[in-house]
Amino acid sequence: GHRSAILWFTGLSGSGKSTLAHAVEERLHQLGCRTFVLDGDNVRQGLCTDLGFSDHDRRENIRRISEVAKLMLEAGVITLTAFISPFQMERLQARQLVAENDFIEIYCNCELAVCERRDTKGLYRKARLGEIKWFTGISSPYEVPQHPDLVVETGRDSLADCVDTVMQFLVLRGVI
Ligand code: GGZ
Repeated sequence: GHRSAILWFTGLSGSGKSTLAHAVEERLHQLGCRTFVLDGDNVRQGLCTDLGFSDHDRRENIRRISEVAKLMLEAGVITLTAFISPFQMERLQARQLVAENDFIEIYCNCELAVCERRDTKGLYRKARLGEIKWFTGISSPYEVPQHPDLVVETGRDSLADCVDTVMQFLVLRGVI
């Protein structure tokens, strides 16, 4: 059996949050855990389709995701969220919606230069050209977590190593 929990991945665009969340989910499935990944692909096109990337809209995006994650926690699911979630305040509010032990903030640490070099979707280039305004790390802030539960070096370590780091932490915290 397993506890339910919220694994809150935060980091820059291109830092590997969503890739890591899905890879961790796969490992959890192998252990028979019930899981769900919330990310831009399934949230920004539905629940948050009315929101853009102003500070106000990002705060509302994260607020809604926090509430959904709380519901999924109550349903007994290990919920993995993969959003930039750039502001300390909203990450704290997400944590405070649930029991302290049920919320695990995972900082995907990847230098801006590395994210920008990867530029998998060509968004950094557009941001530098001014074609996208308010782009995180370029023209919109990212507040680095001061006290995350776990830091994963997604800019340095392999995906497999990052998955192992998360899995070991889940054992340590008694989730699995
Ligand atoms: C940041 C943006 C922007 C702007 C579009 N700033 O790398 P991606 O493409 O797949 O992930 C980014 C995603 C960020 O959405 P989130 O919901 O995670 O952001 S937040 O938590 O701040 O609400 C990026 C894409 O959307 N994208 N415009 N201006 N990322």
